[in-house]
Amino acid sequence: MTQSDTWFPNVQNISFEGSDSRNPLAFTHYHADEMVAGKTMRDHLRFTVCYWHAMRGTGADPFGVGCRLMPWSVADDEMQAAHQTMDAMFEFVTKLGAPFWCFHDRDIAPECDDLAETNAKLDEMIDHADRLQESTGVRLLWGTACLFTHPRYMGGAGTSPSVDVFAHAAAQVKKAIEVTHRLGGEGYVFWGGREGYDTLLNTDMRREGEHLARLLHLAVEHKQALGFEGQFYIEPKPCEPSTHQYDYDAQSCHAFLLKHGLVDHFKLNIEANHATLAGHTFQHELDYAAGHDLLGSIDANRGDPLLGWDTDQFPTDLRDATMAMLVVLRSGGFSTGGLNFDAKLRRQSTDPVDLFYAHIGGMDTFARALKIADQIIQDGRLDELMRLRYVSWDSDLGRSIEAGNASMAELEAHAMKTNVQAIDSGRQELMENLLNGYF
Ligand code: XLS
Ligand code: NI
Ligand code: NI
Repeated sequence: MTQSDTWFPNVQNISFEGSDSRNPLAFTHYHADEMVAGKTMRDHLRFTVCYWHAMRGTGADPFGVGCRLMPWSVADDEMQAAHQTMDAMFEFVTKLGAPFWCFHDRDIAPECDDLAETNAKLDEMIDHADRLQESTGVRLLWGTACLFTHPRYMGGAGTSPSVDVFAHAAAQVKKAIEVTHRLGGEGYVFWGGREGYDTLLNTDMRREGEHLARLLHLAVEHKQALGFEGQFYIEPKPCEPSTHQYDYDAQSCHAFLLKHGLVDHFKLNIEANHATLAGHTFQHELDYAAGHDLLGSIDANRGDPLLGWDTDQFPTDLRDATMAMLVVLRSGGFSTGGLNFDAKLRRQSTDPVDLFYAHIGGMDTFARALKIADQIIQDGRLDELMRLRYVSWDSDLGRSIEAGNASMAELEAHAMKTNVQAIDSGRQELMENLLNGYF
């Protein structure tokens, strides 16, 4: 492994110093080689740095232009900036010690008016990424296509009213899957950018759904033709930028995948802030996905409870992260997925070193969460209370209902005999107290 020292010359490799450390550029809990529940922390958590927020974020918001010009963005031409930015990305990820990165096609190379020219520039950057992956050992968690920034996508991509735009989106997805495959990506994400609507006055919702499904079927066919074995994911989000996004939440994505015969080809990439935008908790979305064999990967961030939008903040809420890791551990852990920091610095965090503080905070939070979740499972008191709550279903009657063997007449006979009037306490407060004891 070789390492460059150009873009963050004042930061050395971040190491684990333990919980007594006062060094803000060290891990207090993330100890990559430490074993928890039979695996290293590195293998459990599979931390990933995203290109768009980490390297391309400028702090711009709907009320103001960018206010953070990172040194790697300053160059004479766009391709030079692209090369510098990618060098800075791999230097950052290597110094942080995260095993993975991820990107959109348009994050890493500029877009021109001509698609063939755009693809050639993308290929040049993919060659560069290939060399950097080789020299640093950093791997690709997933790739994706940006089908929402360019004005052509104002009405969606797969759900655009324009067939030309649909074809352009298909071409972009085709290429993005190919380059992801070339870089050995472990997955490919479909976040539905502008796949949704602003008003039903101008929207044929049924037809748009059919078109979106067609695009996904085409992607599955192309994946198979290429021999790409990475996992496809859909990333649910209920709104923003569209008023209503079709991939609303885990449950609506599940219905869509079932209806269109796609369920065997996709898992979900659950994002914390999208869960809360949908009126759910992060844990709810993860639990739904895990319970239906759809839990694939995670975009680890958080919203601000006082703001109603996708603020994409770095995850530092230990309780939230612990509930997430409980679901991940109980479902057997990640295989192709990981914890991707789809999170951006706040507008007033303007120093490149803030990127380190942000990621270190997120990694330490999830490392602690992993240890606490493991303790909760080992200890078993919460699981035991859950088991007791359903214990009547372990009876002969319960088993026969679950197996589909009990008739309405048998249930009636049972009800006549038992005349049930109440059930046992749900013990919520006791369980909340027990949970607090682990923190
Ligand atoms: C936006 C999404 C996006 C996806 C990748 O809200 O989270 O960043 O993760 O296209
Ligand atoms: Ni995301
Ligand atoms: Ni988001």
